[in-house]
Amino acid sequence: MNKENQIGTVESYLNHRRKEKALCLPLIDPVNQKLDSLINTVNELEKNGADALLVGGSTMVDVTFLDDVILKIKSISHMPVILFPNNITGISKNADAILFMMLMNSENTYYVVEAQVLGSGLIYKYHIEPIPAGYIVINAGSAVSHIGHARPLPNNREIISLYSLAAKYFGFRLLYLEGGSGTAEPISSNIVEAAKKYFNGLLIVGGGIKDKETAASLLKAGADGLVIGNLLEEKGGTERFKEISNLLKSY
Ligand code: 1GP
Repeated sequence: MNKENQIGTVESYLNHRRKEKALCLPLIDPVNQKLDSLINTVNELEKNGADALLVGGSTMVDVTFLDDVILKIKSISHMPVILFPNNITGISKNADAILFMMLMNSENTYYVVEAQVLGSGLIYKYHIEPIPAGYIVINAGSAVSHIGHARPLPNNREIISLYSLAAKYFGFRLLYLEGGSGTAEPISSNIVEAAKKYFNGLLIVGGGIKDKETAASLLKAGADGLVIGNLLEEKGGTERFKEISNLLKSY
């Protein structure tokens, strides 16, 4: 990154990949990981079409372990590691990039801007590439909505359209629509379509995506990439991940 705030290497890579296919972004939550089994998980993800790894989780506070997890990943894989921070404890010097996110619908200014201010010095010091991003937690009832004091959105187009316009006007280059990890109700295609209409950066969707039918409806609605977390830890998850990953190649 230079003083003109040019787009960095990882973001350029994501944009380039997006021209070829929709992005496959598995999420590794260090809270659910053991270092021993990580090698196998990461190898499988890389073999099965992951474009980059997101690392983070709503309740993640062990920075030392986060550092170890990322070091381990970097020792066996060339995939970019992008931090998906829950707080300043979600920053690791070993990562390539960070979703420098504003939790746009938080009622707590800490998650809108204060954590970001506190974290900025570390990002600068360790030369972690910031990817300016808006983050909207759509549903209530998940860990992220609780921790982030998020105010859920109505399931109609009007409000998400306004958030998406605001994200564009702020200059965010990525917008992440979050259903909540493990949710039984992934974000509706209605919401994704409306966001796509008003936001022209990378539109990323996550939360409860566990089968190719759900993935297809989000991709048809305009998602540029999907984040998949919980599925990776389920029995039979690798197979379904592969199906979704294959589907992403045709969007
Ligand atoms: C969580 O959107 C991600 O932030 C992934 O959700 O764990 O439900 O796949 P899942």
